[in-house]
Amino acid sequence: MTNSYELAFQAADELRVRSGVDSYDLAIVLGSGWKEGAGALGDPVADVPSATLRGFVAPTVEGHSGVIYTVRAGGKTIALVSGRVHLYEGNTAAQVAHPVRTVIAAGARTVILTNAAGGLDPSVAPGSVVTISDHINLTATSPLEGPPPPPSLGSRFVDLSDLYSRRLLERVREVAPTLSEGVYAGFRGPHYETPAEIRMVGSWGASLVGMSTVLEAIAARHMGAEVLGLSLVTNYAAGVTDAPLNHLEVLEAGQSAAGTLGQLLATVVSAL
Ligand code: 8IG
Repeated sequence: MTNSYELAFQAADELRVRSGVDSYDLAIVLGSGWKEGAGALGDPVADVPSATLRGFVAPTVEGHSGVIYTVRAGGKTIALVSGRVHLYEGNTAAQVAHPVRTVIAAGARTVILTNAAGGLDPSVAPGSVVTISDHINLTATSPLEGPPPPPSLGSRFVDLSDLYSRRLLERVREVAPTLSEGVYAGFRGPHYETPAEIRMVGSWGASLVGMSTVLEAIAARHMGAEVLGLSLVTNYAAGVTDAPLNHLEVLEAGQSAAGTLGQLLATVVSAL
């Protein structure tokens, strides 16, 4: 089997050929609810179905389709990665990280990871966007497991003390000062948490919970990219309120927030 890094560099070459773009400045991974908003960045100049690129697995989640769009906005050439894949679909950590590795291998030095998340803070209402200041990886795996990276990427033992770039968070704060920051606890899912699990991660400092992002963030940082994380809170985490949790509200919250998310993305992209 080809190792994960070779596979990503091969897929990046295929992406360059199919999109006609030599190098990207920025990549945005679109989580649940963010795709509609991302349309506000402008019309794609290319769209490459990820099924045509080496190493990509097809998404099985409703509301995700596997395409890498190329958009020019804010003076940048942007890869929009639509159709994220998750561990809970039966994928390995390497498969989950492959799209982000591919767009970084295609030049993107900055990566915005977006997601929908449950919120622990009662004062942050569903529909709010929160910037991710740090994460707790509860997936018990890492995209860096397996064969070592090529010498050009250095060690597999990557420092994560500035995983979510303070520099990028500052830039976002300048243009969107009302957004709060939170620590994202990444679970494997696909079940939502129990109230006891939510109390546990709350006592550890988490204010967001989700089933994505953490492995992609690790892989991106390991490749030297600067990472920004944005969560759309779509529900209160278990036990925060009496309301039951369901996947439909996640999709609906994304649709109703689309306008806001689009404006925010456009503002953030211009500021980075
Ligand atoms: I949206 O409450 C969304 N994704 N683990 N818990 C977890 N993931 C989520 C949640 C949630 N809401």
